[in-house]
Amino acid sequence: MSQGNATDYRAMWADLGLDLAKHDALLAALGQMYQDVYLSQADRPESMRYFDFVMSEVHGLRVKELLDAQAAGRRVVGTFCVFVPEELVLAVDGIAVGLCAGAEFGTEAAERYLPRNTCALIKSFFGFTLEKVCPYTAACDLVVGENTCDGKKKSYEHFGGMVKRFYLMDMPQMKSTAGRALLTGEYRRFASELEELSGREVTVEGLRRGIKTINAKRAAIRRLNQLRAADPTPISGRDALLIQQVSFYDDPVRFTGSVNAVCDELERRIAARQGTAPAGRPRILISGCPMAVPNWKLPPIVEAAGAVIVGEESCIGMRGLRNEVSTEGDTVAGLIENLVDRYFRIDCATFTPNPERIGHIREMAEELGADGVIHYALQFCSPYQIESVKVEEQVERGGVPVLRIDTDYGSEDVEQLRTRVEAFVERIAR
Ligand code: BJ8
Repeated sequence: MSQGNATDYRAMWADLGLDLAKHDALLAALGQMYQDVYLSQADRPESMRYFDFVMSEVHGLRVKELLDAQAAGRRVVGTFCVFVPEELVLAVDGIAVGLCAGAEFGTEAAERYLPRNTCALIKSFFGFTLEKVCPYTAACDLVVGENTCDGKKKSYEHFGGMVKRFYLMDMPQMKSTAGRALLTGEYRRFASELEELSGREVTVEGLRRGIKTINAKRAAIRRLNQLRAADPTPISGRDALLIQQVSFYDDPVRFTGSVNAVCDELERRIAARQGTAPAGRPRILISGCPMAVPNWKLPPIVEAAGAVIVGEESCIGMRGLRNEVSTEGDTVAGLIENLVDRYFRIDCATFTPNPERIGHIREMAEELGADGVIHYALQFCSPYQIESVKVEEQVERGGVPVLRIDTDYGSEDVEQLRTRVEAFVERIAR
C-alpha cells in the first residue's frame, strides 16, 4: 500500500530491520489488491474513509505510533489468538497488536521450518518474519504464542527464536473444571509476565480500565454486526471484515469511536432503505477459520456471485466478540476470574468437544436472516476441517444449507471457488 508519504518511513523501516526491496514489493501488491477489492466498490459508507486511511498507513503512521509509544516507555505485545486478553496488556499501559498474516509471502522460506502441509496462516506469519517485511513483529517487545492447534504449538518452537522476546501461554483442550483452572493460572502467569516486561503493576483500577476499553470496542463491533441483519444490508461483507481486521491493529479507543461513526451512518442508511445491494439478495454467513488481514480472497467472490455476506462466525468476527467481561470486583484476582468467565466461553475448534459453536452458527444464521452458510477452512487446519463435517450435518438439519470450502492464500483455486460459490448462491436464492 502506498503508506502516506513512504519516504518519511523508509528510515523507520530500515531501523526495524526490514528488507526494503521486499517490503516495497509487498506494499505495491497490497495497494493494488486494496484498490481492486475495496476502493472499486460503489456507494460505500462515507465513514469507511477512516478505515481506508488506516490501511493506507498500516505500515506507516500506525507503526510510528507504536515506536513513539515505546519511546515514551510503553510496551508493544504481539498476539496470534483471541484467547490472549488485551485487557491485561492495557492494564500495564501496553499496546496489543495482532500478528496473524493473511497473504502468501515467503512460503519457500517458511517451508524451511514447516512442512508443506501446514496451514497458510502459520506459513504466512513465518514468511513475513523470515523475509523481514512485517514491521509489527519487528516492533514487538514481546510476542505471545498459545498452545491451541498443533500447528501453532509446534511452530512456536521455531518462531520463539526469531523474535526479541517470546512467551508461551498454555491452553486447555476441554471445557472442564481442570481446563478452567488451567486458563485462570495462565492468565495470572501472563499478568506477572506483563508486569515484569513493563515494570508496572497490574492494579484493580488499571485492569478495570482495560476491561472497560475492550468491552466498548467489542460492543461497537457487535453493534455493527447486528446492523447487518437489515435487508437490504447496509454495508458490504468485505467492508465489515476490514473493520474487524483493523480492530487488531488500531488504537482501541480511536477505533471504537470510528466503528460507532460507521454504525450511526448505517442506521441512517437502514432508515432510508439504502443497501450495499438490492433487498432480497441471497444472504450468506461465513463460518470457520479467521481471515487475517489482508486475506480478502473469499468475500469478493461471494459478493460477485450476487449474494450478500451478513456475518462472520470466526475469531475475526463474532467468535472473538461475544460476551462482555464484568467490571465487578475489587481485587485483581477477582477481575482475572471475570476475564476467565468470558474467555472460557470462546468456542474455538481446538477445544473438544465443541458443541457451543454449532449452536452459535445456528443462532447467527437465524438472527441475521442467512439463507446459507459457507464454512471456510484453511487447508491443513485439522480443527476446523474436521469440525466442518458436524457443522454441515447439524446446520443443514436445521434447514440452512452449508457449503464447505477448504482453501489457502493462493490464487490457483479462485476460478474453482467461483464456480462452487455461484452454484451455491443459485441453490439458496429465494
Ligand atoms: S481461538 S481459531 S485465533 S486458535 S487456521 S493456526 S487453528 S491450523 S487460528 Fe485461532 Fe485462537 Fe482458535 Fe481463534 Fe491452527 Fe487452524 Fe491454522 Fe488457526
